[in-house]
Amino acid sequence: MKFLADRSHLAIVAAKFSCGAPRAGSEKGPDAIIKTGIFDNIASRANLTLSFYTSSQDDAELELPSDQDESGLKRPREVSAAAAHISDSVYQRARPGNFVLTLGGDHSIGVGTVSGTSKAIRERFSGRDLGVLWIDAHADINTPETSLSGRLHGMPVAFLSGIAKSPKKGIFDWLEDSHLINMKKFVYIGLRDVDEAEQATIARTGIKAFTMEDVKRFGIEKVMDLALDHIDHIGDETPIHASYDIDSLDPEWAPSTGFSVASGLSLDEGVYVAKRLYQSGNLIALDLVEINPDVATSQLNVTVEAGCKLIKSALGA
Ligand SMILES: [Mn+2]
Repeated sequence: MKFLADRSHLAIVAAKFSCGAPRAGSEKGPDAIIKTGIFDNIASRANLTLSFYTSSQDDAELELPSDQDESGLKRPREVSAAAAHISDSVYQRARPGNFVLTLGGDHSIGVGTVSGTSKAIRERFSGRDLGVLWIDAHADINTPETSLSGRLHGMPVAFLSGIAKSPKKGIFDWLEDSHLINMKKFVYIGLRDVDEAEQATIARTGIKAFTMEDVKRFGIEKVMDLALDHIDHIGDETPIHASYDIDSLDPEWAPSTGFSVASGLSLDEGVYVAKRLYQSGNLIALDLVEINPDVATSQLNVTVEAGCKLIKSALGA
């Protein structure tokens, strides 16, 4: 089987960061996953080399006490600086062809992870655009203008696509054209809680989206056929970055997350998505975000177990 990323070297980025969300807790997500021993297990079975990298909000360089709201955005400079930091870490690892797994963290870190692989893939494959699968209950495509909360974990797709622009110096002005993604190669799966303005953006720009209604109507197998076909419709081996929000899963399997929404993917459906990504050979990076150990703490093990299953399935381990 052919793979577009080097599977003998798995780079892990622990993005311990939750300033993009209204409540803290998801910065403890990476440790909750790592503590299970999943990577020892994967390394022993698949002979992977692991390199840990921690991007923590406790880092002195990310301490920005004068981070005032800007254009309605909450903690914009902290989130921007963390995303820039993560973008560079992911880029450094993806550029030589390593598979990069990033553990979140709230989903604002997606601006960092996806921009990092997007740039790396353009350089590795002489200008080729990255494909992105965004598996989420939410569309995360609000802009500073449309967001009701001002929280940046609801906006990563808007910044990655260029739909949202830097509102001020120091806030996402590090994003270059090479970081941005081609939305013709972007697909959503699992949507079921999308704001009105986001719905309008998706309709206006023609972004491919498979809602939970679509999953129920067509079945997850057919949805994955269509999603992968959309990303790689001419079979030119489009490298894929999957950004997996644990809240795409039904609360039965992922109760420990900040904004769970009923009627989500079953664990079997979620695992199927991950397996198909592995089998495509085109998956070059995976994010797993929004596990919050401070929510539904008594059932954290259920959520962590589900997260581990998604990771293992996407890695073919
Ligand atoms: Mn999300």
